[in-house]
Amino acid sequence: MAARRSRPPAETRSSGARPPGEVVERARQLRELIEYHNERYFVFDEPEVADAEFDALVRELRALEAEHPSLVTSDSPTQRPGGRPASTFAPVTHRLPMLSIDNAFSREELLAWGTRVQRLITEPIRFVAEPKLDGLAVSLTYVDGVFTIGATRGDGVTGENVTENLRTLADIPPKLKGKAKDIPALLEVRGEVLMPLAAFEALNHRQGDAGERLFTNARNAAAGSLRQKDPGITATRDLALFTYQLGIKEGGPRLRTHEQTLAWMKALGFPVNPHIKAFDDLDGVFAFIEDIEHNRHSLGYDIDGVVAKVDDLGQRAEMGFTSRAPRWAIAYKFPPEEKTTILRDIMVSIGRTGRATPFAVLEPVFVGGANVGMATLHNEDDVARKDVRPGDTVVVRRAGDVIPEVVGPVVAKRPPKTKPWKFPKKCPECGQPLVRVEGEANHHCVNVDCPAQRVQRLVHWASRGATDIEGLGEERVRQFVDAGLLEDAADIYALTVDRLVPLDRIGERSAQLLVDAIEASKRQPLWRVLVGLGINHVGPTAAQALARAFDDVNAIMTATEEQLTAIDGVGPTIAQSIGRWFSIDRNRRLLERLRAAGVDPPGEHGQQREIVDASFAGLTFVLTGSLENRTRDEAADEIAARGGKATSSVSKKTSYVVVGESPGSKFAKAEELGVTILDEAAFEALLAGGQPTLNDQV
Ligand code: 5U1
Repeated sequence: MAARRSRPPAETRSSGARPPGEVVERARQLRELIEYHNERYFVFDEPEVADAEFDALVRELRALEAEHPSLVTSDSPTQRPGGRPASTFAPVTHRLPMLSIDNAFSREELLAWGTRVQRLITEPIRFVAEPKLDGLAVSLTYVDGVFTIGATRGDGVTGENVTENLRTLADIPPKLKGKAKDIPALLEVRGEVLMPLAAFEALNHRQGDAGERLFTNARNAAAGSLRQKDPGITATRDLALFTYQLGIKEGGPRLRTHEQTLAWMKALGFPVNPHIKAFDDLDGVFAFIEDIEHNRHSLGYDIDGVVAKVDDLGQRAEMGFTSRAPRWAIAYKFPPEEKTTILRDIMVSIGRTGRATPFAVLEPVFVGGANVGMATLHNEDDVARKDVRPGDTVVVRRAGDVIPEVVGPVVAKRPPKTKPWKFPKKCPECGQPLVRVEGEANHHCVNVDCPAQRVQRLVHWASRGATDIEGLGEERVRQFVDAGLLEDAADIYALTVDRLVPLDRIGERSAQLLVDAIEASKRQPLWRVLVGLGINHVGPTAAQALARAFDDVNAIMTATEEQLTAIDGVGPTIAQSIGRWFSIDRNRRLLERLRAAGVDPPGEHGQQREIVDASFAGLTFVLTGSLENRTRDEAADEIAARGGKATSSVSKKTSYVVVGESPGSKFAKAEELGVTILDEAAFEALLAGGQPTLNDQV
């Protein structure tokens, strides 16, 4: 695991004095690791470490920075709010936060939770236990029984509006079943979207055939499928849903228990997991956990534990919440699965920056719900510490969506005459030296023309977190590089149907789709292009900060380090890295060729509209539903051009809520708070300088 925690020795800790060299170095390493894992998570949708491990890195860096404040730089990941890239989807503020659940990892921890909750209540507690689905939490809002808004959980407070994509799921009722009088005016149902394993395997087959990237597991595939720009693609992905909880409920029958709630949700048309059971004590719950764990691979979808909940809603109300989670529920997490297999070989892969990462080639083994044939070994020290050797029987661990890991060898089964593995001296792809700089953990291939680096740079450019060229995954990139069609990102824009069709496995239609996707990528915003360039330390957060501050790439190139560090979220490390990147001739040439190909997006700074007039100064607008004559973004621009502000949540201070087709819960909120509601015509009258009359209001 790359994320090993090593505190500096006690005698080197100090508060005021300059931090010792090894502390400075550790802080630098931590920042780099955090950036790397952020990128794996946000750009590639393929995390390499579990959330808890990532959090441990951030905590360690925070602790170092607290002890040595001089280590804090404005671009440190600890100085940023959440590090989430701006989404393609509109934000949705959850009226009731979507909380997480506390975890238990053993029977003792489960029983300790039982003791804690029983202390809060005099009557005996009945529990309900249900599989913890390894999917994507969503919130579904129904206004007068009609599905109106579907959102991802996001950070629990704000999610993404993925209504149109969710509408394509057969499991989501567009309209609730039942008599009108029993249907609540407003109902929010929560659950988990997942991809059944059969659908996941079929999807990866199709992805492989089309030369697209494969998804690591069903959860990532579900997340990727739900967050498609084109709902038509989501519709092809066979996503499923189980609902397990209510959020807001205004009207409808009075419910007293969780079991009753689930039965009612089922009657309304929501799918509820069939493996849910009630128990009078936690011994029963634990037997259920063991049973589900034993049978987890025959369910047909991934689960990672069991959630135990207090059944009685009155008791729940008495127990309440901590700041993070309800007291009345606990998630028992299954331990990561481990299996033994044979280590066939240790090989090295080369990333886009030239980083050489050793990985284990394994006799395929079924572990953690997937067939595993490869596992990461991180770096030279990791291999040395574990002392795994080709031919060894090794223990392989796979937890959730994390890349499988080799835990260590079964030394008793080691064949005779094996030798410790040695890091290769030459790049397996280009034959140039692999260099490990003193004090660094990783080896690098120093040849920027290395074909492996070239492929990975191109894959990164086209990836979802960067210019998002649908259809240009790793296999296609390799094929095009091998065919001599691609060397760098600018070459992508010279691909034509005629040049692609002679290649294997590319028909006229798929060539045309790819060329269209390439053309569309020219309209990506500046921040995505900056991410795509792969400048060290410039991930989505820094790229967005830069795009907000500059007119275009050229302005960033000519900016001084001082101008760069003046930007919130850009510190000396990022500024120096940007300076270095632009100082390289080939990078500047690449930019010129990209510009000539039509890839030269303006920054948001450059796009800022002139103020047309100040007629909206001091006014706040909230936009909901789809407008006929403009997108919500365009409407927000029109508001800004008149000195007003478009915000995402309705409060008493909101001046107007502009309502389009299929409005969300903001409509109901505006009514509740008595905020003036405008339809699009009334909004247009206001834009034209008029006053909305009562007749304009809906
Ligand atoms: N099955 C199930 N999964 N799950 C996840 N129930 C459940 N409940 C949750 C979550 C986050 O939250 C409630 C306890 C609030």
